Amino acid sequence: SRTKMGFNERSELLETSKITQKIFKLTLEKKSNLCVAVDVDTADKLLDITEKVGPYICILKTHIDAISGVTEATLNSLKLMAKQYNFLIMEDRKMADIGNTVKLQYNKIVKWADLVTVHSISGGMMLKGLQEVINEDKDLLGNRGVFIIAELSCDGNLISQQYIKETVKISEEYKDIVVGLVCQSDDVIPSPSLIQLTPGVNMKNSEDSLGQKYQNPSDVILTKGADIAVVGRGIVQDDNPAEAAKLYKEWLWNTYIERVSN
Ligand code: 5BU
Repeated sequence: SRTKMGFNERSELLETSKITQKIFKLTLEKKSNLCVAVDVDTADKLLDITEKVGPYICILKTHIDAISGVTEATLNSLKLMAKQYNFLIMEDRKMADIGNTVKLQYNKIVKWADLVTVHSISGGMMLKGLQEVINEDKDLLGNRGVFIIAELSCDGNLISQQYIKETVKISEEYKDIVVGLVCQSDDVIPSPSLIQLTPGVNMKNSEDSLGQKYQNPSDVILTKGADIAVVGRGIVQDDNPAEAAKLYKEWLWNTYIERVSN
């Protein structure tokens, strides 16, 4: 099964896309399957936290529209740090509009973010729009990817089993750009060539006051089947974000090693 296979083996599968290979390779190089969600409110904090957690992460996840004072220079600094510390940048934009609109939105994001998230609500044509943007530029081909949201971590969300099934189908139709699915259980992703990204991870809390549900790093990797785990406040709001990132990174990676070695 997917969860028993190592990232190395999965990256070498014929149907694994170039950008997905790049992610697998990066996790193995850094021994990190930690994605940090830098949910802060100013550009200064964004760069400050990124500098601190950069050495420990495979992906940095942003909600750039929630951050004040972000300029071209901010995005350039972010890209420089991504190079320096060897991580990818993912804008968690959760695009959800018709193909044409999504294309317009993605034209801006594609310049600085390696990865982007989308809802599958509008169907396959939205993915086609993204594909067109990527295909327009030779330098982008193989260097940009999409995570599709199949499940949400919060209480009371409206996603049904049927929606999940249809989402998986779409992900298989656009394998050259879809790197994986954002989901909460190990039985959603059918193919080892796709990556399971799972948010809702915290060592200390089991929920927040607005419906977010948390699991600890062991549960999320062993029980829920996450390949890469997303941690936000557990690291960003810690007194020492670098130390917290290191702790999460080690716990998550050791659990992944445990999962694939027995
Ligand atoms: P937290 O502080 O660890 O709760 O942050 C979780 C992050 O993951 C935050 O940026 C959310 O927008 C994101 N997220 C999520 O929490 N749950 C989901 O199902 C999806 C994204 Br999709």
